Order: sequence, then structure tokens, then C-alpha cells
Amino acid sequence: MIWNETKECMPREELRKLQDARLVKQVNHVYYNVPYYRKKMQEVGLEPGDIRGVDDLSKLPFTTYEDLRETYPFGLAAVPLSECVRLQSSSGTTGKPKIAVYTRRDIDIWAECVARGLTMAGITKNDIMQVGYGYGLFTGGLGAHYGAEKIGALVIPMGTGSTEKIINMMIDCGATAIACTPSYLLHVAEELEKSGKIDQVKLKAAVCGAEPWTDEMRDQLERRLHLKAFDIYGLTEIAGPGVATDCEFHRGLHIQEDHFLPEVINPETGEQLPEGSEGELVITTLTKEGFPMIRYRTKDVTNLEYDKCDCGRTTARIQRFKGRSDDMLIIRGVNVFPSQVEAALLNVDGITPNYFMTVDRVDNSDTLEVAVEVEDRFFSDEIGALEDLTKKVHDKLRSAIGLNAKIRLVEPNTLEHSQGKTKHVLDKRHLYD
Ligand code: DLL
Repeated sequence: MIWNETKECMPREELRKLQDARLVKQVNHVYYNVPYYRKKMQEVGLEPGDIRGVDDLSKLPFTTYEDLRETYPFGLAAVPLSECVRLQSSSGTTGKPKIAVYTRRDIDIWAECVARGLTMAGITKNDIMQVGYGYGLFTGGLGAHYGAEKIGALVIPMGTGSTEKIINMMIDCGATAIACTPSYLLHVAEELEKSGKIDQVKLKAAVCGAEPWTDEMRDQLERRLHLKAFDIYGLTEIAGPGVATDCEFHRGLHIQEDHFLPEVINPETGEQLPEGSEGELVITTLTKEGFPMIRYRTKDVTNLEYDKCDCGRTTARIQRFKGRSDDMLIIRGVNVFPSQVEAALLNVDGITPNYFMTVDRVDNSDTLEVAVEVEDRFFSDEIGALEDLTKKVHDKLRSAIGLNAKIRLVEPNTLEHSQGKTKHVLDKRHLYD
């Protein structure tokens, strides 16, 4: 069953009409209710009547994290706070946290979008879904929770905490689905293998997101936990998880386009790019009451596909994220995304997806060290196995990113494991600037 089939599978011309009408309404809403938006539109000589539909989208000014910081905490709220029923927040990269407020209708639509995403992952009212995202200000816990309740699944609101307790609950209550970050799920897999309890787990689907991950990581999770892993995307400013989710064909994440209008731009020039080009994802909310976002620059780098998916859905699909434009490293003049390193590492037998990159500057030259956890057996195997593996990893990385890195292979559970967003990079170079 497809949750709300009418919207997700409607012909694109029909969807476009709906988006046109909703965009006009959303622009009017912010113009008349948010002085900050009105001022920004007036500065470029725009009146609400100039926006007649999606074709006029590029006339509108962008909204950025800096705008959120400037208007912190409630300057972009488009309804009185007495009309809002929820506040969520996420730490910004620098300075103030990002804060969003939601009306009751916003919460309902958000839950509907998550419900569609969970349905794509095959989760139904017959499932028992354990939520392993943090509850509280982070949108992951409550977002997944409301979506799962909407489809009628039995929700275990576990949140984060002791991995042992999380595993026991999962086994004792027979959880059939889990929502958590991919890196944490991998940690759960490792712990289950170690304790010999893997056969007691009934999970059939995992809905993972909040951080970039790769197809190679999906393969590992699916193989080690005997489940199907799905990707879910979202951000606090726009709603939370459920802005887009991938289906069983894994041809990209279907955007809930009746609520979120996507574009891809050149991050340097701000110019809208043609279909299929890679660039920064920009999202405009179409139905938000509390905290609408007009052309919000997500900083997430991807490209969009618009052809009909094998599942029958007609919505645009986000292709695997390369990372965030502000995560991109320039090492000795070469552009490197951590996700490229992850994908290369996972192509080597015996390597786990737990890695940490340290970039430094020595004698005016950039250096890159990659520490990576490898399977236990390499530490007990015959002498030479570790050296061979180090060389293999080094060569794989060099051909993937074009750089010679210093490789440090470490035992399982040496690097930090996080239940939230995992940090994979330390760039020490800014210390010298
Ligand atoms: O991470 C919302 C979320 C919760 C999404 C649970 C999925 C699951 P923020 O804390 O505001 O919101 O962070 C948003 O996280 O701009 C991306 O850079 C990154 N991100 C989120 N999902 C994915 C994903 C939540 N599936 C920021 N793949 C976004 C890659 C992701 N990056």
C-alpha cells in the first residue's frame, strides 16, 4: 500500500498546478506576516503578485542560516506563538542553534510525510518500531514517533542511551523496525555480533538518516543485520525527518513535493541549475504555517532525478548526498568529501565504516591521516596481514580521491561511537590561520 497514493503518484503536470497554487499562498503568507521576509522581497522590488507559480521561484531571495541567526529565535515565525504547539531545535554549525516552531497543522503534515516514508520502507500497522533517534529538541525522535503512530505501528519510544538496554528492549519486545542514525545502527550490529544475540533480532527494516551515508554502508547494515535499510532525509528548518525517503528500489529519496519544493543551485553564483545537475539543494516549504522557509539553502550537495521511479511514484528524487558544502575539504587543492572516503574504505574487505579523518598542515603542506577500524581477525592473523591491508586501503583511497593519506588501522571500538550525528573529520589547519 502506498500512503496517500494520490499525492505521491499524481501526474507531474497536476502536481505542478498544486505547487503553483501553494507557492503563491505561501509567499503571500510570509509577505503579510513576516516583516523580515517582506523587507527582503521589497529590497529586490518584489510584490506577492509577481510570484504566480513555480516558474517565478528564482525571483525570490534565498533564505540562509545567517537569516535564522539574525532573526533568532522567533523572527521568522509567521503566526503568533499562541498558535504554535511545538518548538524544535538543532545546533547550528556556528553560533546560535536553529529554532523552528510548528502549528498543530504543521505537526500533522510532518507526521503525514514521515508516515509516507515509513510506508515506502514497508512498515505497516503490524510493525513494532523502535525509535533510536534522540527525543527532545532534535527532530529525529518525535518526528519518527509521530509518523509511526500515524500508520498505526506500535512505537517503542526508546531514544538514545545504553546500547545494552536498547538491544534488550529490541529483542524482548520483538521490534521489527528501527529508526536511528546509520552509524549507530552499525554499532548495534557490532554489539549484537559480539554478544552472539544477532539471531534473536526480528528487525526487517531500518530507517536511517540525519547524517550522510553510502550505498556501501547500506550493504554492510543489510548483510550484518539481515534487514532492509532505507534512507530518510530532513532538516529542522524545513520540518525534520521525512522531507524525503527512499523506496525499495533505492533510486534516490522521494521528496514530498506537494509540501516541499526543491531546486538545485550553483552554490557560488546562486544560479538555478538544469535538471540532473549537481549542486546545493534549496527547499521552499509550500504548506508551512508556523515557520515557512522560502528558498532555504540547505548546504547539502546532491542532484535531483525527475523520471518516474520503478515503484510508481512520480516525485523528484534526491540522489545520494555527497555531503554538505561546508563539509567539503580542500586538501592540497583537491576537493574531498568524507562520503567519498567512506565509499572507498568499504570497498576493502575487512574494513568497517568507522573512520576518522584528521587534516593538518606540516611544513606548509596539508596532510591527511585516516584512522579506520578493521575487523578483529587482522590483529590476531599472521604477521604481515595488517601491512598488506594498510597498503590496500592506501591505494584504494589514492585512486578514489587522488591523495596519498597516512593510514592508521585500529581495532574495533577504538574510535568514538555516537548515537547522534557522527563526526568523521578534524581539520586542524584553521588553528594556524
Ligand atoms: O537531522 C533531521 C533528521 C532526523 C533527518 C532523523 C533524518 C533522520 P538537523 O539536525 O536539522 O535535522 O540536520 C539536518 O542533517 O541538512 C543534512 O546535512 C543532514 N542529513 C539529514 N538527513 C540526512 C540524510 C535532522 N539522510 C542536516 N543523508 C541536513 C545525508 C542528512 N544527510
